Amino acid sequence: MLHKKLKPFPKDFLWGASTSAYQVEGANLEDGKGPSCQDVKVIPEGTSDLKICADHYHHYKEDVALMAEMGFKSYRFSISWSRILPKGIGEINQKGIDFYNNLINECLKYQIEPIVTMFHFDMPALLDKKGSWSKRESIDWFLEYARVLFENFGDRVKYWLTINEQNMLTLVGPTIGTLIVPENTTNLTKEIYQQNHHQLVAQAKAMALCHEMLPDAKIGPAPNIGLVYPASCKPEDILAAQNYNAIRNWLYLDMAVYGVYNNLVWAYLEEHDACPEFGEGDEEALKNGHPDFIGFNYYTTSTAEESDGTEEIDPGADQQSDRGEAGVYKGYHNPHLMKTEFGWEIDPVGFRNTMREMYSRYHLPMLVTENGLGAYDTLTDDGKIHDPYRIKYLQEHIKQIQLSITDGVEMMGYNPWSAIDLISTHEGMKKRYGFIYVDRDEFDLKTLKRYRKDSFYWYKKVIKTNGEDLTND
Ligand code: BGP
Repeated sequence: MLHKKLKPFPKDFLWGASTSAYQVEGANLEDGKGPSCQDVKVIPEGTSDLKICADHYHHYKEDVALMAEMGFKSYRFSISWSRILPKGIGEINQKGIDFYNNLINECLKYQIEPIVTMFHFDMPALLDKKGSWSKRESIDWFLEYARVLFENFGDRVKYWLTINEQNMLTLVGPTIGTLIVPENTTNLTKEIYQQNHHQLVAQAKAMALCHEMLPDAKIGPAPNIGLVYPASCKPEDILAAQNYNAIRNWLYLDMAVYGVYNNLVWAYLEEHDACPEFGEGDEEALKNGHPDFIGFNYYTTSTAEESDGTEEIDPGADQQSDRGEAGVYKGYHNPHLMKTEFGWEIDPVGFRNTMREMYSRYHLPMLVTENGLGAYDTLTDDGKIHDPYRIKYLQEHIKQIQLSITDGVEMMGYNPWSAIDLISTHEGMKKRYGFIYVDRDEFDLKTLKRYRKDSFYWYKKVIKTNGEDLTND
């Protein structure tokens, strides 16, 4: 649809950016923090460990001041479960509570709304030892943790996100370093979807608990949603795209919003003898979840063609890989899209396609919790980082948000990845996303000094004009 006149961004639009605890904080075993699965995983070769990261734990004041200088209205960060509860359950680490109190207060000092992700890929290592999400008790563990968060931070945090990219935990857990598979597992698909089920129930119960304890707060999920296109108008390709859309995207949102399993996913699970077992009260709990909004991460779309029955899932696949699954769909390289230096397709129009589709399915306000470009950046001798490629990527995506708003989609905010350089899920420090450059390399910690990238100044102007001026002069 071509619009002659674009609607403006809402006045209270939450312009900001995102990070996650294990990728940005460092201080990974400091001040009483227990190890998380990220601290004990095998670090991919050639990439940094997660001990120091951007050292946000010690630099948070300076970092939040830089965010304030950009004019941020929101900062989306995650709380590290094992910083709050070093063993995952039981004893609370007061120093962990203090750190997040300080971070939240620092944001509020500048009228920056904290948007808190409760769980971002960092299961406490001691809970992993107990069986992690494969255990039904994981639902209670998560609720205990949720209660501690709501009790300690709920007086100031108005926006909560439950589980970051649960769909990626399920689809590409090993790449992210999160999947625990119990010995004696005979049907891996069943095991993975049973873990997924526990997460879904935990999420629904946490949303209900949030509404009970904090009636003024808003809570929602934060999956990675990117529409799946059919490779052609061949009817079999449409079926393949529907299959992958259901498995990758709609399972998570149908469940969060309506509390039911998507029928295509259920059929897929039946086919693999992998239907999760429902515990007592699960059905009711899932129906009682009710998010107030949908948070979602968008990087790109996928494309699917009819499966020829031979596709094997690549064990090294990541969040945006074009893979495939025998009998379900075959991954297809979309010839209309360029790729980033790290091989992810770039599809700004697909962002609008995705937002339109999501809104017509769920009719809930939507908050972009991630979007961004991972690239190699260079610090010049005079302390500059010229990143026009990032500005272009963000410009094009923000334009599509405005088009979606004009399409009638309710958008609450935009929090691209990432506020500051941090460690990627599996590609190290060299894959940078931030507006703020951190002076360190993959293995050399250098000065850890912060520098403003060109995109920093550009985003500042975007926020100041509430998205009216996206130019880069
Ligand atoms: C999302 C995750 C983030 C983040 C981002 C970029 O999937 O929620 O944690 O890292 O993608 O991905 P990567 O770090 O793999 O480049």
